[in-house]
This record gives sequence, C-alpha cells and structure tokens, in this order.
Amino acid sequence: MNERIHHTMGQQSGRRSWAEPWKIKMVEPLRMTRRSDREGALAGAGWNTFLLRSDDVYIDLLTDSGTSAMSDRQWAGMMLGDEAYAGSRNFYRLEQAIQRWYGYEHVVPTHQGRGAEHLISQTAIRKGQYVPGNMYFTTTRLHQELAGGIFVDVIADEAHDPADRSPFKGDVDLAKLERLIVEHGATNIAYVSLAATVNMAGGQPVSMANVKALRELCSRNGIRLFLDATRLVENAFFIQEREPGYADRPIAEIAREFCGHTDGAWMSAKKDSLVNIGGWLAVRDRTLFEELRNLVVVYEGLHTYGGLAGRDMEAMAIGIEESMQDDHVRSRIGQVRYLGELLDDWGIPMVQPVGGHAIFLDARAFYPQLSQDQFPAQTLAAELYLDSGIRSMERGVVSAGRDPATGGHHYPRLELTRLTIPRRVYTQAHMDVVAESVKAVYDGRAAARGLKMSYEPRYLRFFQARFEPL
Ligand code: P71
Repeated sequence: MNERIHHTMGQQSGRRSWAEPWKIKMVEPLRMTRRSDREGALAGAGWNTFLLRSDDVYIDLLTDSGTSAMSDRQWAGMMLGDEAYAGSRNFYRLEQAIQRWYGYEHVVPTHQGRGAEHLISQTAIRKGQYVPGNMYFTTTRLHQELAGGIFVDVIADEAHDPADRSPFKGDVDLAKLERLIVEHGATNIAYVSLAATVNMAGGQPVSMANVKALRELCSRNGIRLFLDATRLVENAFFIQEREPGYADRPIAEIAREFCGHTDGAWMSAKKDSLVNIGGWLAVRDRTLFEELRNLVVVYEGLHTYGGLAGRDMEAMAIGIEESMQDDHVRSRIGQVRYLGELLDDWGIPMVQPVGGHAIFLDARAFYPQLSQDQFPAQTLAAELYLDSGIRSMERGVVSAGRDPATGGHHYPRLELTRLTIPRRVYTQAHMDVVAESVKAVYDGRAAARGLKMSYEPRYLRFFQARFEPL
C-alpha cells in the first residue's frame, strides 16, 4: 500500500497554488534526444551552444529574446498588416502604443534592439567621449565603441558579487559617475546609458530612487540620460515588490514613471513586448529625433517601418499592452522564481536574488578547479546540454570579449551560465526537468576539465567561437 501523500508545490511552500493567466491553444512538438546524439551534436557545434541546431535541443533556454509565445490577439493582429512601403497604419498603432505606455513623444522603429543601439550611438556619441553605463551589454557596448565612445562601468559594486542579495543591484553608483564627470568634464560624456533591468548582472533591477537621483545629477551637469527599456516591465515589477510606496501601483504606471526620468529609450521588443522580432528608439527632443529619423533610412528602412513588416509592428503594438498587465508579469517572473527557489534550496550556486528573466548559475563556484582561461561558464553550458538537451548561454569571459585598447581578454568578475526563460512557452514540468538536470551536473562537477578556444571571430566572439575539450 502506498503510504505517501503527494503535495503540490504550493502546499509544500504553505500557500495556495496559482497558475498562468492563459491556456494553451497550439503546441509545437519537441524532439527528445539521447546522450550519444547530443555528444555528436555538441562536437559538431564546436562546444558552443549558439552553434547547435535547435532541432537537437530539448528545452531551449538560450535566450528569452524573440522566443516568447504570441497571444491569439497578436496572431490576429498579424493578419491586419498594412504592408505599404510608406505610412503603414500599423506604424501609427505602434507609435501610439509607445507614447501611451512608455511616454516618449518621437518614435523610430528598428528591426531589433541593436538597430536602435546603432542609431543612437552614431547620433549621440562624438569620438573620444565617455559613455557611463550600469554594467555593459554586449551589443550596446560594441555600438558605443564603434561610434568612438569609451564605455565606463558605473554600476554599484554589489552587482559584481553573485552572492550579494541587495534588492536593487542594477543601481548606478552615483559617486562613481560623479568622479567620472569631475575627472573628464561633462562635455566629454556623451550620455548616461541606463539599462533596467541589467541583463549581465543577472536581470537585476534599478530602483526608482536611483533613476530619480540620476536624473538630478544629469540635469545639473547637462548630460542626457538614455534608457535601455528592453526589460523595463520586469524592472517595474521589482519596484512594485520591493520599493516603499509602490506596492499598490500598477506595473504600467511604475514603468511610465520610470521613463519620465529619462530623455529617451531604445528597445529590443523581442523581450518584454512578446514579439519574435522588432525594436524601437524613442526620444523627447525634436532635433535629435530628426537626426535619428534621417539615419534610420540609411541602415534600417523608411522611418515608418524601420526594417519591419506592417504585421510585425501590429503584433508589437498589441504585445506592449499585454506585457504591461500585472497578472502577466507576476506569472512570468513567478516561473523564473519557481526554478530559482528549487535550485537555491538544493544549494546550487547562482546569482542572488533571482532576477526577472533568467537563472544565472555561478560557474566559478561550480568549477573552482578551472581558471577563467579554461572557460568555466562555457563548460557548464556544454555539460548541461550533454546531460539533458537543455540549451543555456555563456555569460562570462567569452561574452566579455577583448579590451579594444590592449587586445587582451576582459576578465569579468561574473562568470555565469544563463538559463533564460522564454515568456508563455514552457510549463512547470519543464522547469522541474531543468532543475534536476542542473543538480545532476552540479553533482558531477568535480570531473569537469574545461575547454580551449580553437576559433575566435573578431566581433561578438561568443556567437561563433569554437572550442575543444581539454
Ligand atoms: C539576450 C539578448 C539577445 C542577445 C544579444 C547579444 C548576445 C546574445 C544574445 C539583447 C539585448 C538586451 C539588452 C538589455 C539590447 C539587446 C539587443 N539580448 N539590450 O539577452 O538584452 O537587442 O537582440 O534585439 O538586437 O539574449 P537585440
């Protein structure tokens, strides 16, 4: 006789269970693979998860970028695409959505986030100027450097410590920024580049108090403040949860207030906004807008489509509204947290507190026997794939690239492997499979030997680099 009584996860945590605010209408079958299949696939991919075919992947946690599931309303919107070269009706719907939910007046559509980063960098940076930011993001920093800018990290020190549990690890350290201004003069600072949330720090939020103080500091010095709004909705959730005075305010209101402290924003709509492709750039200043609108026709497409089809802009307009709903955000971050709590209970080392879009495993703590030159985070991504067919992403020394001045590796303090959760795609059972696989790899950590790089491309090397086991 079975004496065991099973408990739901909610019961185990002493609370009532909750579930996603949607149901599934269409499914996409996944291919299950055997370890021997995966060994062949990984060797063929040069031990780089970016080079795997998705057909060889079981649960794909490479990124939450463009991998979310659209709603029935978004798919219906795809049928309302106005594919005119100029003046598409969907552009005006998108423009209105950005004005309403983010509050910026002038909008330039782009094919995705880095298209927008390119335009703002070329327009707002003069060669030799400094661009302070709250930790780097790969494409953001590259576009700033290609425009002749010098990136300077001014994030709070806590952000570089995976174990530090501060609530707003994305905050700018204002003293670091002030020192930079004093040292180089305000005119040698192109703008402050503020990301909310901070991807490379583990999806960590910026507080409202910090963006307010930053606004004051920038205004006093005549420096512009631009926002990377890619995961701002998730940032607004953390403000609602953690910052005094915001508990009863809707996420949409908090997001809009946050934007109110900035001069403009760029966006990869492939994240928060629940679309497979799309981005934008929006500013308050009319003169800057005219420059951006002129440059977009050179690199992206006419200023009323920016490299997108009309249907993509329609899906984005609808996705923006859906992304701002409290129930949606709570369920999205709730799923990430569910996985994080399991792993935390089992003593798996990772970035704390768990952020908005992903679990970031601390590969240094997994593999103390490996130096950063043996690519611990790349090794961990490979081991997870071999164990169960889960695909994750390296966010350590490979991603950090080389210092353009010295040519040597950047050695970031954070050596992380990211398990990124797409929105509205996987179930709690998938999260359980992921958690058990991470545990299995952790239990086998002593056997890991590391990798060496056998091919290194010039730009954003992590995408196409190849490795060999040591
Ligand atoms: C992510 C991505 C996609 C990506 C980009 C580069 C390397 C690996 C994966 C893209 C972002 C982002 C932030 C905060 C701008 C972009 C570029 N993230 N800002 O996390 O997270 O946007 O991909 O649409 O061009 O997997 P884009």
